[in-house]
Amino acid sequence: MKRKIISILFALVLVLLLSGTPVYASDSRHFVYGYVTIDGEPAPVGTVISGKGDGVTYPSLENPITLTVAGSYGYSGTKALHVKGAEGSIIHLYVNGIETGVTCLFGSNWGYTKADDLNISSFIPGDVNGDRVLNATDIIEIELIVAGAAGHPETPGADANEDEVVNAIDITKTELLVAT
Ligand SMILES: [Ca+2]
Ligand SMILES: [Ca+2]
Repeated sequence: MKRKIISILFALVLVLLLSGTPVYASDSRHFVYGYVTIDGEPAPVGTVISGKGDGVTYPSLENPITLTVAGSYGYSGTKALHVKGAEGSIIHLYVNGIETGVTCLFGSNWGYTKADDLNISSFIPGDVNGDRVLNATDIIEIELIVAGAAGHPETPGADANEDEVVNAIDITKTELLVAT
């Protein structure tokens, strides 16, 4: 079985070579630029942008980069994300280590791609302890916060129903969010 797979792989490589299809090395370079917001506001200087994915070498070159101008990267003399990897790969874009859901194609070597706007929320309603996971720990934490327990200050995610008040309703809402 193993030998058969090796034979097939060898045949595939041979076909690729003979057909003249370029086999891209993984050390191509591609530049990505665009806009980035956090909670709908231009992301501040110091925000970290990174690109990862299969076929993308990370970290490398200028990946990640840190914003030197609020809200954009790769404009007016600021650094674009300079990604190393294989052409045809899909680059997944992250802001401060949080996956944005925005991807772009690793196009031609030394080419430029404008990414869709990146936007993240600095917190998730109901993620009371701020670890970006909704689970039972958040229910325990919101109960402690609402009870006014020492050492459990209000957190941005504690306002689970987003009415700008942290109270017993947020316990119920957190339970609902964790259950779904
Ligand atoms: Ca959490
Ligand atoms: Ca609330």
